[in-house]
Amino acid sequence: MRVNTGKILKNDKSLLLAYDHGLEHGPRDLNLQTVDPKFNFDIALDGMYDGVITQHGIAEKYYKSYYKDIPLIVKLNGKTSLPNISPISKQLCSVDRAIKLGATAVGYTIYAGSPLEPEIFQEFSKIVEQAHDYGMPVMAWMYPRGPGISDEDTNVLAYAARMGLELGADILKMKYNNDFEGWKWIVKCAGRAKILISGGEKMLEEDFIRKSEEIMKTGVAGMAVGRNVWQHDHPLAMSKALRKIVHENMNAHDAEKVYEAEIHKQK
Ligand code: FBP
Repeated sequence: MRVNTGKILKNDKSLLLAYDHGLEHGPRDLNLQTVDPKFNFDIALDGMYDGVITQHGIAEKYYKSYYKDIPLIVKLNGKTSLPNISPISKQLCSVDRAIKLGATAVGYTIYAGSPLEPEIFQEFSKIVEQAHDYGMPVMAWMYPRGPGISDEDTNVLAYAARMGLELGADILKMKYNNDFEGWKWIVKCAGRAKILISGGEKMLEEDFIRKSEEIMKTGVAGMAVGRNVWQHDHPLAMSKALRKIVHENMNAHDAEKVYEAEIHKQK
């Protein structure tokens, strides 16, 4: 079965823009500017991202023909942060609907270690089967979560990465726990599944740029960032710096200069 990851991974590297927070976290992550999905699709286009991630509702209303150069990744499951239930995020959109919306790939969150893991695995496996029949890549958010499960533990993260590979995911979206050496092992455990790291909560520009350089040095394939791009005052300058780090192995020092130069140009 040939899965075409080439539109999202360029020379096995990728920088994606994530914008599914309106459902996952609610408007607390958004402001008057970022609440408009168009603002974020424009960043994805002008920032030359390798893909943009949204829920199907946003894709249907905002992924217009002029954005077609940015591959769309439709998140097939989702949940809010409101109910206090066991970690599970059920499928809300089919692979066929994602294709009709123009998706190049589909995404799904797996809560590794959840008491509802069997149900999650079964749902995910059907998605892999359907998407791969179309040659469509599947991206899995491998987030360890559940009673007694730590998403900071390198062994648990390595297990989650391996799970993603075993379950047929092509790309894994994971959170970095700052264990630089440990991540080299996590990358090995993922085998041919490519890992992209989430951005996390917004931090100072220089800190995020430095962290991104460290992340790329672990051997992961790239980053799938949300808040650390679109919550920033200069999202396009940050995008350019990240692109240099991810696609050109630029170091943080030089990437910061790129960031400053971009801001200067915009003035
Ligand atoms: P950020 O880069 O903004 O951290 O986004 C990453 C992400 O995976 C989003 O795609 C998703 O909405 C969110 O984090 C979910 O995180 P959590 O389950 O920890 O609230």
